[in-house]
Amino acid sequence: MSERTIFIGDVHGCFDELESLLDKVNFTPREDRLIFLGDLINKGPYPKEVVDFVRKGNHLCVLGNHELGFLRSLDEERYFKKGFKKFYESLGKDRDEVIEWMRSLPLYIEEKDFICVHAGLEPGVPLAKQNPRVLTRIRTWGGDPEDLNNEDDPAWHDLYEGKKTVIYGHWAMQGLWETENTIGLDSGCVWGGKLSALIWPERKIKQVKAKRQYAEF
Ligand SMILES: [Mn+2]
Repeated sequence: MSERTIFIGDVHGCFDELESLLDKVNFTPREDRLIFLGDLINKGPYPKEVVDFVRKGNHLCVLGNHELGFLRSLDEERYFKKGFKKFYESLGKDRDEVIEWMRSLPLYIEEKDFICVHAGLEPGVPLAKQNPRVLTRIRTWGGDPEDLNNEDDPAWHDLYEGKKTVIYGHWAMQGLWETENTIGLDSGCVWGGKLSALIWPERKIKQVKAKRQYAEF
């Protein structure tokens, strides 16, 4: 029996590409474990289908900023924007179950040789003390958790000195990005790029191209 863990980058409702990618890695439910990096929803065409696949398959997933935003929008009406509303309405009779499932998702998953998180880590802070906003939004780090995407600051992964490989998504503009101890898997499928999978522990990457561009910058 194989011991593969397959990480999947930000799907954003791109269900067709998800199916193609699972084909391409020869995903076998009884043998492989799937871990999604968050941002299953918004921007793309089939968020409900993606969520149902992950939820009903009991696959693992960390919270992305889009899931956090959606959950927040349920509590605070001013955040309940068009995309969230559309997704909410698409849930139909599964609404309560989906919301309960989403609220149960972790901010990170840590195992013996990797840490999986949506965006990244604040340098020098223990995992359990990381700020949820940082975990789901960081790209660069200059000391201010409100300023996480500043081209004058270094990428967080250039400051990361941990031994465990951090596997993350969220940075579509950067694209697939590997350093010695970090692997970024958001290759911008919903923007017309690619959907990426990382096969662990082989450290092999597989990708499929987006059928088209679903969202615009
Ligand atoms: Mn994101």
